[in-house]
Amino acid sequence: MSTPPKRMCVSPSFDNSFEKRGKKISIEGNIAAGKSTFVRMLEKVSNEWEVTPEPIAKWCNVQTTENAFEELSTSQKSGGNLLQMLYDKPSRWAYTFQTYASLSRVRSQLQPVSPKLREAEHPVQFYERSVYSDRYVFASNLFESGDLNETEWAIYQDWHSWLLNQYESQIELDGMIYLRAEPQKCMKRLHLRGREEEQGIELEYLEKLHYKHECWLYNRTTQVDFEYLKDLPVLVLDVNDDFKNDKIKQECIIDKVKEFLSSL
Ligand code: UDP
Ligand code: DCM
Ligand code: MG
Repeated sequence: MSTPPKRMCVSPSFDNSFEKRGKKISIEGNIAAGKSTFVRMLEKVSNEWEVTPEPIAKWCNVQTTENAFEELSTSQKSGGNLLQMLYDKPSRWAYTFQTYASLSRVRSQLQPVSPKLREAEHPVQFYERSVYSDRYVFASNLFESGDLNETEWAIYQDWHSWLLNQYESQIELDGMIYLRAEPQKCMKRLHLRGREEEQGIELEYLEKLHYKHECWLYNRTTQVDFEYLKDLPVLVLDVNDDFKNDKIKQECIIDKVKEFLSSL
C-alpha cells in the first residue's frame, strides 16, 4: 500500500502552502477572440483548474446589491447597462466604465477559492482578463482616442496603482496566455455571439485593441508600471482557426497550456 503524500495529513485550515503551490494565469485577447470559450474548455480538463470569468453580467446590469453576479436575460435586467452606455457615448461613460470594470474585477478575483482547489496538488486559477488589460489595453486606448481626458487618465492611473499595490499579493499573476486572433476574425465572432451592446463596434476599434495587445504581449514594448509584469511569462496561442468544435485542435492547445504551466 502506498503512503499518502505528507501534504494530505495537514488540515487545510492550517495549510498555508496553497499560495505557494497555486498558479494564477490570466487569459488575454481582443473582444470575441474566444476567451470565454477557451476557459470553459480548460475548466473541463482538470479538477485542479478553476476559472474566474470576466464579471460582464455586472457591467450590463449595475445593481446596488451585492448578489448581481448571475447572468440575466435582457428582460430580467433592471439595473443600468454600463456596457451599452459606454458604446453609446464613450466620452461620457469611459471613465465610469473603466472604474467599475477594475473594481468588479478585483472583487471577483479576491473571492476565496473553493475547498477542492485549496486541497489540490497543483491548483491553477485562470482569470478571464486582468486588471493589467483593463489599464494597458482598454483605458489606455480610450485615453488615446480622447474618450478619457488628461485629468481622468491621471486619476485613473493614480487609484489603479494604489488599488493594485494594496491587493497585488493576492491577485499577482504567474503567467499570461494571449489568445491572438486577427481583428477581422474577432469581428466575425463578435457578430456570431450577438451580444446586443456590441453590435455597433467597428473594425477600426478592434484593430486599435489588437495593436494594444500586440505591443503589450507580443512585441512587449508597452511601458508598464509594475516591475514583475515586465518579465512575466506569456504563452501566445494563435486562435484564428476555430477550436471550439475541433477536438484535435483542443488537445494540441491543452498540451501547450500544460507545458507552459510546468515551465513556471
Ligand atoms: N467561437 C467560435 N469558435 C472558436 C471560438 C469562439 O465560433 O473557436 C465563438 C463563440 O462561440 C462565441 C464567439 O466566437 O460565439 C466569441 O467567443 P467568446 O465569447 O469565447 O469570446 P471572448 O469575448 O470571451 O474572447
Ligand atoms: N471591456 C472594456 N473595458 C475593459 C474590459 C472590457 O471596454 N476594461 C469591454 C469590451 C467588451 C466587453 O467589455 O465589449 C468584454 O467582453 P469580451 O469578453 O467579449 O471581451
Ligand atoms: Mg468573454
